[in-house]
Amino acid sequence: MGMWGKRDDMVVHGQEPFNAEPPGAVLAGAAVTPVDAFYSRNHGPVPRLDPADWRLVVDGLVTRPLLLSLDDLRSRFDATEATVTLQCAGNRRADLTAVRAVTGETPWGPGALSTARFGGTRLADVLVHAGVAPEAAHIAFHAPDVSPSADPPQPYEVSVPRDRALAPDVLLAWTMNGAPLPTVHGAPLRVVVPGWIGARSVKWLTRVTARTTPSDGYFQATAYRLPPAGRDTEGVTLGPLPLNCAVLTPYDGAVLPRGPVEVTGYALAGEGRTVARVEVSTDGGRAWSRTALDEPDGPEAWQRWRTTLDLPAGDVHVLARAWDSSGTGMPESPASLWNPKGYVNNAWPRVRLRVR
Ligand SMILES: Nc1nc2c(c(=O)[nH]1)N[C@H]1C(S)=C(S)[C@@H](COP(=O)(O)O)O[C@H]1N2
Ligand SMILES: [Mo]
Repeated sequence: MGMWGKRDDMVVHGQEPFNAEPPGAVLAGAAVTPVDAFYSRNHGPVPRLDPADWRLVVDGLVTRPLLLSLDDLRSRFDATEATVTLQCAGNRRADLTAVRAVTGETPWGPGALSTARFGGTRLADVLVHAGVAPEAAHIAFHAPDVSPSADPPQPYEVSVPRDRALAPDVLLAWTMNGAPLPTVHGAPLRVVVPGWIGARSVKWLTRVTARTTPSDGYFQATAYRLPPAGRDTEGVTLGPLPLNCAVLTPYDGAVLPRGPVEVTGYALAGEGRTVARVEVSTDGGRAWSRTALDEPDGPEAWQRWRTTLDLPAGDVHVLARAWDSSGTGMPESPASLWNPKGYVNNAWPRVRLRVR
């Protein structure tokens, strides 16, 4: 077993902070990702919080500030569970770094995304119980892990707009795939914000604060913004994720025998939308054929797809693209999406195969 209970064959991008993604074939292997294969993204050392003296503070613009133990959360609020796919804003960055260097950011392949059954309670129930004031336009999530990569180094804190925080799909989770949340995934309690960049799903949650403005912490105010070229601190605050898809098997660069090849991958729609279809092309995007798409396990989960291609000998590039329920497709080239931090790449994935 590897670090933090992960499989030995994880692609480890860094040990401290620990950043790792599952190999494509492993991710493709199950609709709900086993915990030992679930990607992990950290900005600092993983903190070990003792669940016995851990408390959640709910404060700021609320009429009734709360101090809750895990038992309080379990006993006073309704339990709920959902299958949710988490996706890092840096997922598929490697395709952008192939266009032009992205400095200081992890070159994630298509595995900075995984799916789990998260169990806990609704954040909305806790916020309503605390009495969020009408002027509280943002809800901040605070954790104790200190990131040396932040400027200046500081604990992890981000926020989401009030409406997102009060939606019934946002969870305070203490279980993952039916077992207690593992340390590296945020034990004892994490936020799960489905359909938004993984950065908003704060692990090791210790404080929820209702405020008039977004968090002014580094990870809200500076990082996770899509800057105009050459600028670091201005730009779009990333939140909802766009439609995306990837090829998981065969691997980019694989050498294969002639004949039928099963090609598999995943697709995930943005908030409030569903994946309508996924197509593949082997002639550079002139002709496309439709793939077989799995049913999603709920509105917040990915869908796996598969197709069998009869590949001729030679160098073959397999391209994939998805369409969503609004009729929107994906952009063709990573070059058209390149940005200095390499965020939210959803260009057509491409795997280069050698068939002989
Ligand atoms: N406290 C804390 N929460 C965090 C992070 C972190 O570094 N510290 N990383 C975020 C990012 S960028 C992502 S993509 C997800 C990754 O969650 P995972 O490690 O459970 O896969 O956690 C988010 N929550
Ligand atoms: Mo992330």
